[in-house]
Amino acid sequence: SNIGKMLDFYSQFNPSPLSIKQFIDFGLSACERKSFIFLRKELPVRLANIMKEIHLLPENLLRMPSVGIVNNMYVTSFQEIIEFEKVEVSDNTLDKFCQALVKIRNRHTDIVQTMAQGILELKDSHDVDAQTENSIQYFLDRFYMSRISIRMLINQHTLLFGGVLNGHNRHIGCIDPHCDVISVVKDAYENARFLCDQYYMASPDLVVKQFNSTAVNSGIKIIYVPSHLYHMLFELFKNSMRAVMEHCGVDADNYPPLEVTVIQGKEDICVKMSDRGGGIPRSQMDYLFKYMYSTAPQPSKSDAHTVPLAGYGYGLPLSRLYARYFHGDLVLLSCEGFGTDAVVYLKALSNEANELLPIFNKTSSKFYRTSLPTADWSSQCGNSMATRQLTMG
Ligand code: W6P
Repeated sequence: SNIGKMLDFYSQFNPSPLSIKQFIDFGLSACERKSFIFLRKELPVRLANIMKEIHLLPENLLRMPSVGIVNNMYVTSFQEIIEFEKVEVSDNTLDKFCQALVKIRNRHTDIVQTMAQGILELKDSHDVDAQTENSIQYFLDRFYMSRISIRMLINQHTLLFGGVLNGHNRHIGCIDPHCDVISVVKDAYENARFLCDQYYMASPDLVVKQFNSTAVNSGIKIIYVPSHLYHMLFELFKNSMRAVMEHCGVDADNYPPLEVTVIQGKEDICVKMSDRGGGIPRSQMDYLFKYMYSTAPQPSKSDAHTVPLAGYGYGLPLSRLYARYFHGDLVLLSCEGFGTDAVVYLKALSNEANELLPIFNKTSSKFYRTSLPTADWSSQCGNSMATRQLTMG
Protein backbone atom coordinates (compact mmCIF):
# COMPACT_ATOMS: atom_id res chain seq x y z
CA SER A 1 0.00 0.00 0.00
CA ASN A 2 1.00 3.60 -0.44
CA ILE A 3 1.03 4.43 3.25
CA GLY A 4 3.14 1.31 3.85
CA LYS A 5 5.68 2.47 1.26
CA MET A 6 5.82 5.93 2.78
CA LEU A 7 6.34 4.44 6.25
CA ASP A 8 9.13 2.24 4.92
CA PHE A 9 10.72 5.25 3.30
CA TYR A 10 10.61 7.64 6.25
CA SER A 11 11.49 5.02 8.85
CA GLN A 12 14.83 4.45 7.10
CA PHE A 13 15.99 7.80 8.42
CA ASN A 14 17.11 8.31 11.97
CA PRO A 15 15.45 11.20 13.79
CA SER A 16 17.73 14.24 14.15
CA PRO A 17 18.00 15.16 17.81
CA LEU A 18 18.21 18.87 18.59
CA SER A 19 19.86 20.43 21.61
CA ILE A 20 18.15 23.09 23.67
CA LYS A 21 20.79 25.44 22.31
CA GLN A 22 19.75 24.57 18.75
CA PHE A 23 16.08 25.14 19.62
CA ILE A 24 17.08 28.57 20.98
CA ASP A 25 19.24 29.48 17.96
CA PHE A 26 16.48 28.33 15.66
CA GLY A 27 13.97 30.41 17.57
CA LEU A 28 16.15 33.53 17.52
CA SER A 29 16.77 33.40 13.79
CA ALA A 30 13.03 32.72 13.51
CA CYS A 31 12.82 31.69 9.89
CA GLU A 32 9.45 30.04 9.38
CA ARG A 33 10.45 28.75 5.98
CA LYS A 34 13.52 26.97 7.36
CA SER A 35 11.47 25.50 10.18
CA PHE A 36 8.86 24.27 7.71
CA ILE A 37 11.46 22.61 5.47
CA PHE A 38 12.99 20.88 8.49
CA LEU A 39 9.70 19.71 10.01
CA ARG A 40 8.05 18.41 6.85
CA LYS A 41 10.80 15.79 6.78
CA GLU A 42 11.58 15.42 10.51
CA LEU A 43 8.01 14.93 11.70
CA PRO A 44 7.27 12.08 9.24
CA VAL A 45 10.64 10.53 10.20
CA ARG A 46 9.79 10.59 13.90
CA LEU A 47 6.24 9.39 13.29
CA ALA A 48 7.36 6.59 10.97
CA ASN A 49 10.07 5.40 13.36
CA ILE A 50 7.57 4.86 16.18
CA MET A 51 4.75 3.61 13.92
CA LYS A 52 7.02 0.81 12.72
CA GLU A 53 7.45 -0.17 16.32
CA ILE A 54 3.71 -0.22 17.04
CA HIS A 55 3.48 -3.09 14.57
CA LEU A 56 6.03 -5.13 16.53
CA LEU A 57 3.91 -5.11 19.69
CA PRO A 58 2.64 -8.45 20.96
CA GLU A 59 -0.34 -9.45 18.81
CA ASN A 60 -2.64 -9.63 21.81
CA LEU A 61 -2.06 -5.96 22.49
CA LEU A 62 -2.22 -4.93 18.84
CA ARG A 63 -5.71 -6.38 18.62
CA MET A 64 -7.05 -4.24 21.46
CA PRO A 65 -9.54 -1.61 20.20
CA SER A 66 -7.79 1.31 21.90
CA VAL A 67 -4.44 0.40 20.38
CA GLY A 68 -6.14 0.33 16.98
CA ILE A 69 -7.50 3.82 17.62
CA VAL A 70 -4.02 5.07 18.53
CA ASN A 71 -2.53 3.51 15.42
CA ASN A 72 -5.21 5.05 13.18
CA MET A 73 -4.55 8.48 14.64
CA TYR A 74 -0.87 8.11 13.81
CA VAL A 75 -1.68 7.02 10.27
CA THR A 76 -3.97 10.04 9.78
CA SER A 77 -1.42 12.49 11.17
CA PHE A 78 1.38 10.95 9.12
CA GLN A 79 -0.70 11.31 5.96
CA GLU A 80 -1.61 14.90 6.77
CA ILE A 81 2.05 15.89 7.11
CA ILE A 82 3.38 14.12 4.03
CA GLU A 83 0.82 16.15 2.06
CA PHE A 84 3.40 18.92 2.40
CA GLU A 85 6.18 16.73 0.98
CA LYS A 86 6.59 18.51 -2.32
CA VAL A 87 4.35 21.54 -2.29
CA GLU A 88 5.69 24.93 -3.25
CA VAL A 89 6.53 27.06 -0.25
CA SER A 90 4.26 30.07 -0.15
CA ASP A 91 2.81 32.13 2.70
CA ASN A 92 -0.35 30.14 2.21
CA THR A 93 1.54 26.85 2.56
CA LEU A 94 3.14 28.03 5.76
CA ASP A 95 -0.26 29.00 7.21
CA LYS A 96 -1.78 25.67 6.19
CA PHE A 97 1.16 23.85 7.78
CA CYS A 98 0.66 25.63 11.11
CA GLN A 99 -3.03 24.78 11.03
CA ALA A 100 -2.22 21.14 10.27
CA LEU A 101 0.17 20.98 13.22
CA VAL A 102 -2.42 22.41 15.62
CA LYS A 103 -4.97 19.89 14.39
CA ILE A 104 -2.51 17.03 14.87
CA ARG A 105 -1.57 18.21 18.37
CA ASN A 106 -5.24 18.31 19.33
CA ARG A 107 -5.90 14.89 17.85
CA HIS A 108 -3.14 13.36 19.99
CA THR A 109 -4.04 15.09 23.28
CA ASP A 110 -5.47 11.97 24.93
CA ILE A 111 -3.10 9.38 23.48
CA VAL A 112 -1.63 8.52 26.89
CA GLN A 113 -5.07 7.68 28.32
CA THR A 114 -6.10 5.82 25.17
CA MET A 115 -2.94 3.72 25.28
CA ALA A 116 -3.49 3.04 29.00
CA GLN A 117 -7.01 1.93 28.10
CA GLY A 118 -5.47 -0.49 25.62
CA ILE A 119 -3.31 -1.97 28.39
CA LEU A 120 -6.43 -2.37 30.55
CA GLU A 121 -8.24 -4.08 27.70
CA LEU A 122 -5.32 -6.49 27.41
CA LYS A 123 -5.19 -7.19 31.16
CA ASP A 124 -8.96 -7.81 31.21
CA SER A 125 -8.88 -10.23 28.30
CA HIS A 126 -5.55 -12.09 28.59
CA ASP A 127 -3.01 -13.36 31.07
CA VAL A 128 0.03 -11.18 30.49
CA ASP A 129 3.31 -13.09 30.73
CA ALA A 130 6.65 -11.59 31.76
CA GLN A 131 7.83 -11.48 28.16
CA THR A 132 4.82 -9.47 27.01
CA GLU A 133 5.11 -7.19 30.01
CA ASN A 134 8.75 -6.53 29.20
CA SER A 135 7.95 -5.67 25.59
CA ILE A 136 5.19 -3.30 26.71
CA GLN A 137 7.51 -1.51 29.13
CA TYR A 138 10.16 -1.16 26.43
CA PHE A 139 7.63 0.04 23.87
CA LEU A 140 5.80 2.55 26.07
CA ASP A 141 9.03 4.23 27.19
CA ARG A 142 9.96 4.68 23.55
CA PHE A 143 6.45 5.56 22.41
CA TYR A 144 5.92 8.25 25.06
CA MET A 145 9.42 9.63 24.53
CA SER A 146 8.70 9.90 20.82
CA ARG A 147 5.45 11.67 21.65
CA ILE A 148 7.17 14.16 23.97
CA SER A 149 9.67 14.96 21.23
CA ILE A 150 7.05 15.39 18.48
CA ARG A 151 4.99 17.68 20.69
CA MET A 152 8.09 19.70 21.46
CA LEU A 153 8.72 20.25 17.73
CA ILE A 154 5.08 21.14 17.09
CA ASN A 155 4.95 23.49 20.08
CA GLN A 156 8.10 25.31 19.01
CA HIS A 157 6.90 25.84 15.46
CA THR A 158 3.36 26.93 16.37
CA LEU A 159 4.48 29.19 19.21
CA LEU A 160 7.18 30.87 17.14
CA PHE A 161 5.20 31.27 13.94
CA GLY A 162 1.56 30.45 14.54
CA GLY A 163 0.25 33.29 16.63
CA VAL A 164 0.76 36.92 17.45
CA LEU A 165 4.35 37.78 18.28
CA ASN A 166 4.76 38.76 21.91
CA GLY A 167 7.81 40.97 22.28
CA HIS A 168 7.50 41.22 26.06
CA ASN A 169 7.86 37.50 26.58
CA ARG A 170 11.36 36.23 27.33
CA HIS A 171 10.37 32.68 26.29
CA ILE A 172 11.57 31.23 23.01
CA GLY A 173 8.70 28.98 22.11
CA CYS A 174 8.21 26.89 25.22
CA ILE A 175 11.83 27.37 26.37
CA ASP A 176 12.67 29.84 29.11
CA PRO A 177 16.31 30.99 28.74
CA HIS A 178 16.21 32.19 32.36
CA CYS A 179 14.13 29.50 34.02
CA ASP A 180 14.32 30.05 37.77
CA VAL A 181 14.33 26.53 39.21
CA ILE A 182 13.22 27.52 42.71
CA SER A 183 10.22 29.43 41.35
CA VAL A 184 9.09 26.31 39.54
CA VAL A 185 9.65 24.26 42.72
CA LYS A 186 7.45 26.65 44.72
CA ASP A 187 4.79 26.76 42.03
CA ALA A 188 4.60 22.97 41.81
CA TYR A 189 4.53 22.73 45.62
CA GLU A 190 1.66 25.21 45.97
CA ASN A 191 -0.48 23.40 43.44
CA ALA A 192 0.22 19.96 44.92
CA ARG A 193 -0.47 21.33 48.40
CA PHE A 194 -3.83 22.64 47.22
CA LEU A 195 -4.81 19.09 46.25
CA CYS A 196 -3.33 17.66 49.44
CA ASP A 197 -5.29 20.12 51.61
CA GLN A 198 -8.49 19.25 49.78
CA TYR A 199 -8.01 15.55 50.27
CA TYR A 200 -6.41 15.36 53.73
CA MET A 201 -7.37 18.78 55.23
CA ALA A 202 -3.67 19.31 55.95
CA SER A 203 -0.33 19.24 54.17
CA PRO A 204 3.39 19.19 54.97
CA ASP A 205 5.35 22.43 54.76
CA LEU A 206 8.12 23.06 52.27
CA VAL A 207 11.70 23.94 53.13
CA VAL A 208 13.81 25.05 50.16
CA LYS A 209 17.57 25.21 50.22
CA GLN A 210 19.94 26.12 47.46
CA PHE A 211 23.54 25.23 47.02
CA ASN A 212 25.60 26.90 44.37
CA SER A 213 29.03 25.36 44.04
CA THR A 214 30.09 27.59 41.15
CA ALA A 215 29.03 31.12 42.09
CA VAL A 216 27.44 33.30 44.73
CA ASN A 217 23.85 32.58 45.66
CA SER A 218 22.08 34.48 42.97
CA GLY A 219 19.31 32.04 42.29
CA ILE A 220 19.71 29.01 40.10
CA LYS A 221 18.73 29.55 36.49
CA ILE A 222 18.59 27.09 33.65
CA ILE A 223 17.71 27.22 29.96
CA TYR A 224 14.86 24.74 29.97
CA VAL A 225 11.23 23.95 29.26
CA PRO A 226 9.52 25.10 32.48
CA SER A 227 6.40 23.03 31.81
CA HIS A 228 8.51 19.84 31.73
CA LEU A 229 10.22 20.71 35.02
CA TYR A 230 6.87 21.62 36.55
CA HIS A 231 5.37 18.32 35.43
CA MET A 232 8.14 16.31 37.14
CA LEU A 233 8.13 18.32 40.37
CA PHE A 234 4.34 18.40 40.67
CA GLU A 235 4.29 14.62 40.34
CA LEU A 236 7.04 14.15 42.92
CA PHE A 237 5.35 16.57 45.35
CA LYS A 238 2.07 14.67 45.11
CA ASN A 239 3.81 11.38 45.83
CA SER A 240 5.78 12.79 48.74
CA MET A 241 2.76 14.53 50.24
CA ARG A 242 0.68 11.41 50.05
CA ALA A 243 3.45 9.38 51.65
CA VAL A 244 3.79 11.86 54.53
CA MET A 245 0.04 12.15 55.12
CA GLU A 246 -0.54 8.41 55.02
CA HIS A 247 2.51 7.66 57.15
CA CYS A 248 1.88 10.24 59.87
CA GLY A 249 -1.90 9.90 59.84
CA VAL A 250 -4.40 12.64 59.11
CA ASP A 251 -4.84 13.44 62.83
CA ALA A 252 -1.20 14.31 63.47
CA ASP A 253 -0.48 17.76 64.98
CA ASN A 254 2.38 18.38 62.64
CA TYR A 255 4.01 16.78 59.66
CA PRO A 256 7.68 16.57 58.79
CA PRO A 257 8.27 19.13 56.02
CA LEU A 258 9.32 18.28 52.52
CA GLU A 259 12.86 19.42 51.97
CA VAL A 260 13.92 20.47 48.50
CA THR A 261 17.55 21.26 47.78
CA VAL A 262 18.45 22.84 44.46
CA ILE A 263 22.10 22.40 43.59
CA GLN A 264 24.03 24.10 40.81
CA GLY A 265 26.93 21.99 39.61
CA LYS A 266 29.19 22.46 36.61
CA GLU A 267 27.54 19.72 34.58
CA ASP A 268 24.25 19.12 36.33
CA ILE A 269 21.59 20.98 38.16
CA CYS A 270 20.06 18.69 40.76
CA VAL A 271 16.73 19.06 42.48
CA LYS A 272 16.54 16.75 45.48
CA MET A 273 13.22 16.29 47.21
CA SER A 274 13.31 14.50 50.56
CA ASP A 275 10.23 13.30 52.40
CA ARG A 276 9.84 11.50 55.70
CA GLY A 277 6.86 9.55 54.52
CA GLY A 278 8.03 6.16 55.72
CA GLY A 279 9.74 5.13 52.50
CA ILE A 280 9.09 2.08 50.41
CA PRO A 281 10.75 -1.34 50.53
CA ARG A 282 13.36 -2.11 47.87
CA SER A 283 11.22 -4.93 46.53
CA GLN A 284 8.58 -2.40 45.46
CA MET A 285 10.88 0.21 44.03
CA ASP A 286 10.93 -1.06 40.43
CA TYR A 287 7.16 -1.29 40.24
CA LEU A 288 6.89 2.47 40.59
CA PHE A 289 8.19 2.89 37.04
CA LYS A 290 6.30 -0.03 35.47
CA TYR A 291 3.36 0.83 33.26
CA MET A 292 1.71 -2.54 33.74
CA TYR A 293 1.52 -2.17 37.51
CA SER A 294 0.50 1.46 37.30
CA THR A 295 -2.46 0.86 35.02
CA ALA A 296 -5.64 0.98 37.06
CA PRO A 297 -9.10 1.99 35.86
CA GLN A 298 -9.57 5.76 36.06
CA PRO A 299 -11.91 6.82 38.85
CA SER A 300 -15.18 7.90 37.26
CA LYS A 301 -15.79 11.59 36.72
CA SER A 302 -18.50 11.60 39.38
CA ASP A 303 -15.83 10.51 41.88
CA ALA A 304 -13.83 13.62 41.06
CA HIS A 305 -13.97 14.94 44.62
CA THR A 306 -12.51 11.72 46.00
CA VAL A 307 -9.65 11.13 43.57
CA PRO A 308 -6.54 10.27 45.52
CA LEU A 309 -3.67 12.70 45.53
CA ALA A 310 -1.32 10.44 43.64
CA GLY A 311 -2.46 7.18 42.19
CA TYR A 312 0.90 5.91 41.05
CA GLY A 313 -0.51 6.29 37.57
CA TYR A 314 1.88 6.94 34.72
CA GLY A 315 3.10 10.01 36.59
CA LEU A 316 6.47 8.64 37.63
CA PRO A 317 7.50 6.81 34.45
CA LEU A 318 6.42 9.80 32.35
CA SER A 319 8.24 12.23 34.63
CA ARG A 320 11.39 10.19 34.25
CA LEU A 321 10.99 10.38 30.47
CA TYR A 322 10.68 14.16 30.67
CA ALA A 323 13.92 14.23 32.64
CA ARG A 324 15.69 11.89 30.23
CA TYR A 325 14.37 13.68 27.15
CA PHE A 326 17.12 16.31 27.47
CA HIS A 327 19.64 13.86 28.94
CA GLY A 328 18.73 14.38 32.55
CA ASP A 329 17.33 11.71 34.86
CA LEU A 330 14.92 11.07 37.69
CA VAL A 331 16.08 8.74 40.44
CA LEU A 332 14.42 7.50 43.63
CA LEU A 333 16.24 6.35 46.74
CA SER A 334 14.21 5.12 49.67
CA CYS A 335 14.88 3.91 53.19
CA GLU A 336 11.96 1.83 54.28
CA GLY A 337 10.71 2.97 57.68
CA PHE A 338 11.99 6.49 57.19
CA GLY A 339 11.47 8.28 53.89
CA THR A 340 12.31 8.78 50.25
CA ASP A 341 14.64 11.02 48.28
CA ALA A 342 13.79 11.84 44.68
CA VAL A 343 16.44 13.53 42.58
CA VAL A 344 15.81 15.26 39.27
CA TYR A 345 19.04 15.72 37.32
CA LEU A 346 19.12 18.32 34.57
CA LYS A 347 21.95 19.20 32.20
CA ALA A 348 23.30 22.58 33.27
CA LEU A 349 24.60 23.38 29.78
CA SER A 350 22.10 23.86 26.98
CA ASN A 351 24.48 22.53 24.33
CA GLU A 352 24.68 19.23 26.26
CA ALA A 353 20.92 19.02 26.63
CA ASN A 354 20.24 17.00 23.48
CA GLU A 355 16.98 15.29 22.74
CA LEU A 356 17.11 11.57 23.53
CA LEU A 357 15.10 9.86 20.81
CA PRO A 358 14.15 6.25 20.13
CA ILE A 359 15.27 4.98 16.73
CA PHE A 360 13.75 2.10 14.87
CA ASN A 361 16.41 -0.36 13.69
CA LYS A 362 17.54 -3.99 13.82
CA THR A 363 18.39 -3.72 17.51
CA SER A 364 15.06 -2.27 18.53
CA SER A 365 13.06 -4.75 16.47
CA LYS A 366 15.13 -7.62 17.87
CA PHE A 367 14.08 -6.60 21.35
CA TYR A 368 10.47 -7.61 20.69
CA ARG A 369 11.49 -11.07 19.50
CA THR A 370 14.14 -11.90 22.08
CA SER A 371 13.01 -13.91 25.06
CA LEU A 372 13.87 -12.90 28.61
CA PRO A 373 17.17 -14.29 29.88
CA THR A 374 16.84 -17.23 32.21
CA ALA A 375 18.04 -16.63 35.74
CA ASP A 376 21.74 -17.31 36.38
CA TRP A 377 21.57 -16.22 40.02
CA SER A 378 19.77 -18.35 42.59
CA SER A 379 16.69 -16.73 44.05
CA GLN A 380 14.81 -18.71 46.66
CA CYS A 381 12.61 -15.75 47.42
CA GLY A 382 11.57 -15.70 43.80
CA ASN A 383 11.59 -11.98 43.46
CA SER A 384 11.45 -12.05 39.68
CA MET A 385 11.94 -8.31 39.39
CA ALA A 386 15.11 -8.15 41.46
CA THR A 387 16.45 -11.26 39.73
CA ARG A 388 15.78 -9.85 36.31
CA GLN A 389 17.65 -6.66 37.14
CA LEU A 390 20.73 -8.73 37.96
CA THR A 391 20.49 -11.02 34.97
CA MET A 392 20.06 -8.15 32.55
CA GLY A 393 23.17 -6.48 33.94
C1 W6P B 1 7.26 7.74 48.77
C2 W6P B 1 7.00 7.02 47.48
C3 W6P B 1 7.46 8.05 46.49
C4 W6P B 1 7.49 8.01 45.11
C5 W6P B 1 7.98 9.12 44.42
C6 W6P B 1 8.41 10.25 45.10
C7 W6P B 1 8.38 10.28 46.49
C8 W6P B 1 7.90 9.18 47.17
N1 W6P B 1 7.77 8.99 48.55
O1 W6P B 1 7.04 7.29 49.89
